[in-house]
Amino acid sequence: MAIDRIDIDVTSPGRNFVTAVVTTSEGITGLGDATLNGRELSVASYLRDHVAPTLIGRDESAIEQTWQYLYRGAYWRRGPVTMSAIAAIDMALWDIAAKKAGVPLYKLLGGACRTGLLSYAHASGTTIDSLLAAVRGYVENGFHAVRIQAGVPGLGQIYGVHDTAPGETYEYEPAGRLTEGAPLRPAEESWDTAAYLRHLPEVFAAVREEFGGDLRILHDGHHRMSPIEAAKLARSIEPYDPFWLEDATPGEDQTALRLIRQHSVTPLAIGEVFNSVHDYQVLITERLIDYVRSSATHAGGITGLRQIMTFAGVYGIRSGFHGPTDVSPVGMAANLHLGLAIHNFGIQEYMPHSDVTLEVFRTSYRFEDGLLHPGEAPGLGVELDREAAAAHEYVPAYLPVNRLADGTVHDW
Ligand code: KDG
Ligand code: MG
Repeated sequence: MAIDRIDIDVTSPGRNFVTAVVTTSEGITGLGDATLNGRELSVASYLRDHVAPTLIGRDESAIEQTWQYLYRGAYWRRGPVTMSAIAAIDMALWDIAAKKAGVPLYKLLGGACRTGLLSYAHASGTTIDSLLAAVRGYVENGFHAVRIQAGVPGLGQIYGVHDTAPGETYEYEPAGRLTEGAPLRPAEESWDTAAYLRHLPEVFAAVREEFGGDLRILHDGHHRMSPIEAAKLARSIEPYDPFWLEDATPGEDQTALRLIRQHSVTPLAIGEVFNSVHDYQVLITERLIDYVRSSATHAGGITGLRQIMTFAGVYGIRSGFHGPTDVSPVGMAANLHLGLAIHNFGIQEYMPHSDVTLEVFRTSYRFEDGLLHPGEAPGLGVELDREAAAAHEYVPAYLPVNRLADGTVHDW
C-alpha cells in the first residue's frame, strides 16, 4: 500500500479550517488538521505546493520516517506554518494506520490510561455578575473546570471576553470574519495592564466565593504582562487556588518564567504558540511550567506532541492541550486520543465547535460529566463531508490587534 493522493481542503463552516485528506492505493482515507488561525492559506499552499507532491507513492505506514523526512529533509524547520503542515500529514497517517487496524487511534498509541479526560470550558463576562452567570451555566452542564476571563473597568472589548445570553450555546470564536466591503485588516482593541492587575484578584475572589473550593479555576493572561507584572499577578491570585495561570508573559521569552516562579506557587501553563519540543527545553528542564499548552495541530501532529509529552513526563509536567475552535474537530480528536493514551495527562481545553462546523466534520468524541472521550470509531473518529465542506468558501478572518491607550502595539 502507498499514498495515492493528497487533497488539501479549505472550508469555512462558521470559521476557516484547512484539512489534509490523504488517500491510499487501497482507498483508505486519513484526515489531518492544518488550521493556523488567520494564516490558513499559507499552510494550504505549503502542503499543496511543497509537501503533497513529494509524498505520492511513499509507504503510508512509515509515519515516523515521513515526519523526519518533512522536518529534517526540508532544512527549514520549525515555525507554525511548517509544523502545522507536518501535523496534518502526521495525523492523517495515524488515522489511516488505526483505520487499517480497525481500532480507535488511542489503542495504537498504547491504550487508555483513564476513563475520560477532565476538560475545561471558557466562561467570560464583561462584568463579574455576567461572568458568574456564565460559570454557572458550565457548572450546571457538568464541567468541573472553567477558565474565567472578565472585562476590565474602563476598557472596552477585550479579547476572549463576551457575555453569554441565558440558554446560549457555548459558541465563541477567536477570529473576526471580515464582512464584505470592509478593509482586509484585523480589528483593534485597547489594553491597560495596571487596570487588569488591580481587577483580576477581585474576579477570582468572586468566583471562588460563589462556587466553593472544588471548582478548578483557570485564567489566560494571553502574553500581555512583563515578567514582574506576571509575578505580581500570580502572587495576587494565589489565595483563590487557581488551577493555572496561562501565557502570563510573551511565549518566546522563556526565562521570564523564572521570575514568576521566584515569587509565586501559582501553577503555570504555556505553549499554545509553540510548535516543537525544542521550544520547551528550558521550561521543562528547569521545571518552569506545570502544563504543556501545545496542540497536535500546531506542534507537528501526534508524533510531535508525543515527543513533547514524553520529555515533559520525565519532569512530572502534564498536558493541557490547546483546544479552541480554531483547532478543527480533526485536531481536537488527535488531542483526545493522545491525551487518553499518555500517563502525564493533566486537563483538556474544550471549546465546542458550532453546529454548522459539526455538520461538515462529523465527530465521535463525547462529553459526559466533565470528561471528554474520543469514542470507539476506528482511527481519529472524524468524518469530513467534503461536499458540504465545498459549499463553505474561505472567508478572510483575523485575530485582533491590541494597543495601549497611546497607540503602542501591545502583546495580546
Ligand atoms: O488562535 C488563537 C486562539 O486559539 C487562542 O487565542 C485561544 O488563547 C486561547 C486559548 O487559550 O484557547
Ligand atoms: Mg490561551
